[in-house]
Amino acid sequence: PPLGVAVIGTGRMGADHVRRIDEVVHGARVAAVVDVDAERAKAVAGRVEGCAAYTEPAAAMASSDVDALLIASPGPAHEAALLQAFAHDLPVLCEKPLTPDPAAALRVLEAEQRLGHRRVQVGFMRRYDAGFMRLKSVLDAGEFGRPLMLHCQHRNASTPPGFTSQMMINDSVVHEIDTTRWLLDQEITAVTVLRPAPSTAAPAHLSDPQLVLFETSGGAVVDVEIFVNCGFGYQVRCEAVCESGSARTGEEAGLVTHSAGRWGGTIPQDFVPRFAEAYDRQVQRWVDATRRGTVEGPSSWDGYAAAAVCEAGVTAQATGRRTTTELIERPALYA
Ligand code: NAD
Ligand code: ISE
Repeated sequence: PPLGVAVIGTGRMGADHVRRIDEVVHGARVAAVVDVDAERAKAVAGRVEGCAAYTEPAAAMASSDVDALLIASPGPAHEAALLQAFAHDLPVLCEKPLTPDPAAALRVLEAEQRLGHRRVQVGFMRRYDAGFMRLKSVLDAGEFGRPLMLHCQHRNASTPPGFTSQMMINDSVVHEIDTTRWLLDQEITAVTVLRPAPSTAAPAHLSDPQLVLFETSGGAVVDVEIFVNCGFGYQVRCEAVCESGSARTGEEAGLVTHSAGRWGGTIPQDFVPRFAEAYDRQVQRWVDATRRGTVEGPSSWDGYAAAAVCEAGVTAQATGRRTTTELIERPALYA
């Protein structure tokens, strides 16, 4: 039988994951949706045959139709849902961030260790993007020698109301934090944030753009341009500079047009089209692993490490100082 998934949080990402499981992914069905907004839950459930709507995650977890959870509520709600999921011993795909801060992530790590087995995959979907996967293969093969630097660009067209400078680290750069740890297989040991005079197009309270620098345990240096009100579209790029070559992903690869003495193409406006295939692959692989009774992909440890680097990043942003990161020793469950 297909895996019965409850999707918790039916906003932008949650509703898209419901559609994905319903229409794209094999071997799973949306058995339930949960949202504190009852109307929204009902509306999303109404689009899927046999899907129940709840306002409490606990109610969905208690249903015999539910075998696994996809958590797509806002970051601050993740810890409570994860701890409840462990109490029911349910597999979880949890949207990033695992939790907004490392203290909460440590509580999740401890609870999963008490359970004695991994249950969580964190939604760092870039690990499932075809271009990032090729970049990872090139680096792992050592084709161009040791990676010395990563140059990253992360641009959003605009930010929703209430988006803060801290969210530029916790919600946006958190992806480069995971990408760096995964691509280089190293930990991030220090963060520095430089802030140019803000763009006049950015909301008044937002110091946008920023340049975020990571130092890693293997001696690499990573720069991340985070520009969340660039106005013209959504761009995520990464270039690895190695000893004898470089490799870059994220160039616009779509249709190129030539007309009236110009050439051009289009830029996606946000992450939904840019990473559509990555989200599909991420959820399919999670479903496949779950049905086999295994857990793969970014773990709670990766979620914790990212949260710890984010905390250092927010301090570096506020103080203007190079800030070192502190990680606990990696528990055996995540070896
Ligand atoms: P959103 O605000 O559009 O939707 C969140 C939904 O959760 C809302 O419908 C809200 O009513 C509901 N909600 C709030 N508290 C809840 C609770 N305690 N239990 C159940 N439902 C609750 O947010 P979004 O943009 O869809 O983001 C959701 C998650 O996805 C966040 O963790 C975010 O960081 C992540 N996200 C990931 C990507 C990515 O590229 N991987 C992109 C955007 C967002
Ligand atoms: C958003 O939450 C995401 O996860 C997107 O991938 C990222 O590009 C964006 O900046 C975040 O706000």
